[in-house]
Amino acid sequence: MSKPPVLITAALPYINNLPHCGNIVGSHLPADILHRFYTAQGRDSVLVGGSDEHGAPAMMAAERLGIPTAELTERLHDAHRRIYEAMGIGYTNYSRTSSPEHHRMTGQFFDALDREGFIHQAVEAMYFSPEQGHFLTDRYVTGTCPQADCGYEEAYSDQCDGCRRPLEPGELVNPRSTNTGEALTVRAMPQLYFDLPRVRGDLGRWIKSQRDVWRPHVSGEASRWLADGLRSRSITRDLSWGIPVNHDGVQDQVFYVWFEAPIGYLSFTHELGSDAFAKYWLNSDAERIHVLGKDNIPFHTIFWPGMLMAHRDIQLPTNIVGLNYLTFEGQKFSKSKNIGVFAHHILTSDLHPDVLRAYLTTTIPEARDTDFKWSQMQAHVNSELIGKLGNFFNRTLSQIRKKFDGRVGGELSDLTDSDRFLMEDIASFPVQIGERLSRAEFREAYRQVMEFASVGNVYLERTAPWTAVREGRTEDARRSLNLALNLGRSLAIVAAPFLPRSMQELWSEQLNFEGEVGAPGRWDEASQVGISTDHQIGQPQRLYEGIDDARLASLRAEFSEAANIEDFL
Ligand code: B3M
Ligand code: ZN
Repeated sequence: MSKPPVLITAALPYINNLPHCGNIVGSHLPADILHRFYTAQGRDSVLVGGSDEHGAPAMMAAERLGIPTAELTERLHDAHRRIYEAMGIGYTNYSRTSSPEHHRMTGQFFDALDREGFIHQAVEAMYFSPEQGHFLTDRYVTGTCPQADCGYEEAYSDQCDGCRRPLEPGELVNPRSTNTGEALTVRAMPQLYFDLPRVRGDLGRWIKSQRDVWRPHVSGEASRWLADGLRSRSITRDLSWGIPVNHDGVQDQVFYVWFEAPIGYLSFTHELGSDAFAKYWLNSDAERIHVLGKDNIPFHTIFWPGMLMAHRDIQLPTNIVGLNYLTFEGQKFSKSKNIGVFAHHILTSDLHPDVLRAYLTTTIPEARDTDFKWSQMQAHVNSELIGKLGNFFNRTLSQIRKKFDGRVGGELSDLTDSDRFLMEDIASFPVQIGERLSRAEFREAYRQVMEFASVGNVYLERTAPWTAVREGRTEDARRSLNLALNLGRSLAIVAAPFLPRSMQELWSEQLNFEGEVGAPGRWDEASQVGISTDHQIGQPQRLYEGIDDARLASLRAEFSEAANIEDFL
C-alpha cells in the first residue's frame, strides 16, 4: 500500500517586521524538518506557507515608516522569503495572502459558509476615536484584558498577549489608541459574524478525539477555550487594507485577518495545482499537519477547525503541532530592545546555516518554553555537532583515504560481535529516529542522530582500524572502515532533515554518492548495509568551523541587532 500524502504548513508570519530565531524555531524550522523527513520516507510531502500581509500589523508598520502598505509588504515578503531560503527551509510554495488565488479562495470559502447559514449580520459596539473621527480595530486598540484571571494592561483588542485569549471588539477595559494613547469610545457598527457556537458539539468531540495526537498543552489550551464558551466571531473589519467583503451592509469592509489568513493554507496548496488541492485537502487519507507558535494555538484548535467544519467539504488537520516560546538568555525576545538573535543576519553572515539550525533544533520549545543561550550554542557546536558528528565523518573518511586509497568495498565476512552490533544499530537507529519525527519529537530525534554518531565513534575506537593496518591485519581494518562508511551513509541520511545543506555537500562531494541525500526512499535505505564493491569516496573535508570564545563574541554581536526595516525597503 502506498503511503498517504502529507501536507505540512508553517504559521504565516505577519510581515510588519523581520523574523527572529524564536519565529524560526516556532514554526519554519520544525515544519521543514518534518517535510524533509517525510520526503525521504517516500511520502508525497509538500511544505506550504507564506506571508500574512493584511490587517493592522502591516498597516501600522507602514504608517510608522510613512510608506504605502503595499510597498512595505512587497519588500518584506521578499526579505522573509530570502531569509527562510538562507536558513535552508525548503518551502514547496512560500506565497502571500495578497495573491489573487488567496483572494479568490477567501471569497469562495466565505460564500460556502454563507450558503450553509453560518454568517449573520449584527450591529455591535466597535472602538471609535472621537479625535480622528473613525473606527479603530485590532492592534490599533490597546486596553486591559477583561478576563478576571488575567487583567493584562497591554492587551490588543483582538487578542491578549497576557493570557492569549482571543477577544471580540468592545471587550477591552479602558480601550485606548495604540498609536496616540487617546481614550476610545464605543459606537455601534454593522459587522458580519461567523456562527461558531453552531459547531460547538462537533468541535468538542473532535478536540477530545485529538488528545492522543496533540501535545498536552495544545489539548489543554483548546479545552480551556471551549470551556470559556464559544461566541459568534466578527469576521469583518473597517480597514482600508485587506480582502474586500463585498456583502450587503458591509460593503466597505475587509475580512478580519484571522478569518482569511488560515484560508491561506488552502490557497497556497491550490497554487500548486487543483490536483494538489484535492490530494491534500479533500482526501481523507492524507495527513495535514499545522506547525505553529504558542499564541496561535487558539486560532488553530478552535476557529480554523470550526470554519472547516462549517464548510463541510474540506478535511480537518490531522495534527496541530503547537509549540511554546523561545526566550533569549532568560529574557523575552524584543525587536525594539535588541534582545535576541535576529535571523536576517544569516543573509550576510559567514555562519553556516546548519550550525544555527543544529543548535536551534535543540531549543525547539516542544513541551515548555526554552531558552537560547550563546554559551550553549558554543558547547553544542563544539562538542556535539563537531565533536561527535563531524569527527566521525572526518575520522572515517580520512582513514579510508589514507589507508585504502578511498576504497573499502567488498565482502563482509568473519564478522565480530562489534561488527554485528553495529549492523544492528544501522538497522534500528533510522527506524527509531523516524518514529520520533512521526510524533513531532524533534529534539529527541536529533539527540538520537548525535547518539548514532557516537555509536560510530565508539565502534572506530573499539576496532581501531589504524592499529589493525599497522599490525598487518588489513582485512580487519577494511571491514571495520567499510562498516563505518555504511554507518556514515545512514547517518548522513537521518541527519539531513536537520542539516540539509552540509549533509548534501558531504553526500555528493565527500561520500561521493549520487543524487540527493534526502531523495524519496532514502530513509529506508538508511537501515541497510551495502555500499557497492567499487565505491570510491571523495576528499574528506571539515564540515563545520568550531566556535572559540572570540568567534562566539563576534557571532553574538553580529546576530543581536534587530533588523532596521528601512534597510529592506
Ligand atoms: N500571522 C500570527 C503570527 O505571525 C499570524 C499567524 C497566522 S497563521 C494562519 O504569529
Ligand atoms: Zn488576558
